Amino acid sequence: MSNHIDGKIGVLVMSYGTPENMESVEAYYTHIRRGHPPTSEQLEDLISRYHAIVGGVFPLRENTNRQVTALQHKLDEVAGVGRFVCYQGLKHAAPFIEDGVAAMAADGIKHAVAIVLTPQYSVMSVGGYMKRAQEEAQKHGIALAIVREYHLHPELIDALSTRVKEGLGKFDNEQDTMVLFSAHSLPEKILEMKDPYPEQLLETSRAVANKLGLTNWQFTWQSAGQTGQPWLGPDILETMVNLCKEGVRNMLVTPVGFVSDHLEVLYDLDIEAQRLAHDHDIHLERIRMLNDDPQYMTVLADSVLTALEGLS
Ligand code: FEC
Repeated sequence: MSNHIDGKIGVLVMSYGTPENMESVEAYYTHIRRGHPPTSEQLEDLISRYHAIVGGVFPLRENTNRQVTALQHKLDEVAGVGRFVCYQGLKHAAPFIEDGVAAMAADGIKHAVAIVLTPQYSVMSVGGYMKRAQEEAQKHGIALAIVREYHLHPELIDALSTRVKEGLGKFDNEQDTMVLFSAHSLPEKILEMKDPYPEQLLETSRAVANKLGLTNWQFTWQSAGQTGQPWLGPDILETMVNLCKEGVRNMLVTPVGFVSDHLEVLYDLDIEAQRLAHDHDIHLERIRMLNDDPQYMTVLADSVLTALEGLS
C-alpha cells in the first residue's frame, strides 16, 4: 500500500466553509457570489438564517474541524502514525483550499491526495474544489491524486441505512412513512454538461433503499439558489405539499449529499421544511447527519488509500 512513495503524504480535506463570525458573513457571501457583493436585503436574510439556527454560531466550522481530526486519527490507525498528514482547505472561507496546499508545501510535502466532504461528484461542486487544488498543487510541485466520489462506498450506505432505520423508528407507522432523500440543487444547465451529480445521488438513495427494502421513497432537491436561472427540481417544499395532497402525512428527510450539521440542514430542513410540515399537519423527521461518524471516517480513509495507488 503506497509503499512506492517515500516521506509523508498530505491529505487535503476540503469542505464548503462557513463564516468565522457575523462580521465576516458579507465577505463569505461575496466569495460565494464570485466577487459580487450581495444586496443589503440578501445579506440581512443570510444573517438572520445564521441567527435562527443556533443563535449565531457557525456549526459547520466546528464540525469540519472534528472531521479532519477524526480522519487524521483513522489514517494514523490504518497506515501508522506520521504517514499521512491532513490539511484543511475550504471553498469559501479561511483556511482556503489554496492555504491548505501552501501549508503542505511549507511542510515539504511532495505527494498528496485531495478529498471533499461530500460524496457525489458534480463539475460545479467537487470539480470546482479539485480545479483549485490542482492549480495550487502544480505551483508548488506537489503531485496530487484526487478522490472524485465515494457515493456508493458500502460503509457509507451502511451508515446512512442505520440512520434511516433509526429515523423510521420515530414514526408510529413505518410502512406509511415516505423517505425523502435530498441534496443541494444546482442550476439546470448541469444537465446539458451530462453531469453525473443527479445520477450519483439517485444511486446513493437507491442503494440505501435496497439495503433496507424500502418501497416508499423519493428523491427531491433542496436549498436551490435565487440566481434568476432555473435550478433542478422539484424542491422539497413542493414535494412535501404534493405528497400531502396524496394523503402522505409521515416523511423522513434523508440528506444524502451533505455530511454535516450546517445551515442547509439546520435552517432549510429543520426550520423551513418543519414550518411547512407544521402548517400541513405533516409529521416530518430528519436523519442524524454523519459528522465525524467512525464509519464515515473509514469511507474517507479507504478512498484516500485507493486514490493514492494511482499516484506514481
Ligand atoms: O453552514 C454554512 O455556513 C454553509 C452551508 C452551505 C453548504 C453548502 C453546500 C453546497 N452549496 C452548493 C451549491 C451552491 C450554489 C450556490 C450556493 C449558494 C450558497 C449560499 C449559502 C450557501 N450556499 Fe451552497 N452551501 C451552503 C451555503 N451554493 C449561504 C448563498 C445564498 C443562499 O443561501 O442561497 C449559488 C452561488 C451563486 O450565487 O452563484 C451553486 C452545493 C453544495 C453541496 C456540496 C458541497 O458541500 O460542496 C452543490 C454546506
